[in-house]
Amino acid sequence: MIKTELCELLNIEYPILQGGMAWVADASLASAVSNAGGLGIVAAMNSNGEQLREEIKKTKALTDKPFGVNIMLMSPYVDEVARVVIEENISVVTTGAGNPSKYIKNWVLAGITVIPVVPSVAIARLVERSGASAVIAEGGESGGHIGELTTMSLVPQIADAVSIPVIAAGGIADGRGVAASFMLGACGVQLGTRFLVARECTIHENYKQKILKAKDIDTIATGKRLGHPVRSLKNQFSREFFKLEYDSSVSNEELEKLGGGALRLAAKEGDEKRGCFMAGQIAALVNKEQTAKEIIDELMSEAEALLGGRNKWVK
Ligand code: TUI
Repeated sequence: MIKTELCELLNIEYPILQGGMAWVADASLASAVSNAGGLGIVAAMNSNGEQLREEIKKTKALTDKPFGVNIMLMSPYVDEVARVVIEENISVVTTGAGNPSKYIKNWVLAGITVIPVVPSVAIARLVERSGASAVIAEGGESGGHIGELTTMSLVPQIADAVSIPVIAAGGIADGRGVAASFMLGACGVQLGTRFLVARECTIHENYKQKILKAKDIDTIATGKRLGHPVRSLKNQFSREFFKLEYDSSVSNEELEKLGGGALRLAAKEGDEKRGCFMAGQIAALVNKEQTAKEIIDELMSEAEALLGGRNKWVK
């Protein structure tokens, strides 16, 4: 059995977190992951305070297990949702797409375990000093908003730099990724893309089919010019965006406008042309729809078999 300090910190059975994916990570998915022994996470994304409160209430009705809320720091409602997690007694908050330092003190005072996603050693050190309980070291193999470094480079460097637990994310789809993450110094993992095809994931069927059919080279990172690169599946939207990004006659404002709403179109409408289907580089490893419990059980049994087979390499 794999038990790490993360299981104790978060009061969960398996050291597996589900990414707080915008337009994806709702009460249905988060409660299923928590009920299966991992940590389900509800995405606050661009919701306002009352919309988030509603989703939290739904999640509480579906699980008695701990779950988290992800706060996307580029949201216009970030101050509101930062208060709602305190009012709703949320036990774990993860953050993404920015520096959460100014919120950490109040969350910690409210008894919240704060786990920021960090793309570099400097930000990992900064959030540790500000009171974070753990960090998620997310490599650029992930879907959505990404940093520069790969998981293979980032995780051991952050593990050396901080003394709080490190969770690996980006490029992890199966037990091999879980086992490798532990070897790199992590004591837990966060997966996004694999959970997109969970039965309890409520995204449009077209999105699931695109993940199930994806090949290794089917993702692309766009938006570098805007300072917030995003990895998604190649389609009309992402190819067009990529082209316009290198066209100096197109302003940043025009580019931002083009991107707005595209993720909702993918997740809710399944719009194959105009949608932004965020996905990690391991989408090609995701080949079957399963329940969240089946996914977690499979990840853990594969990882256990690998980690238990040390003498395959050491004679
Ligand atoms: O946040 C994510 N992934 C996301 S957020 C998102 S919504 C969005 N949509 C369109 C454009 C931009 C965002 C979709 N996917 N992952 C966690 C993550 N956080 N990755 C990278 C970071 C990050 C980057 C910079 C964390 C901190 C950071 O700090 C830099 C600074 O100084 O602000």
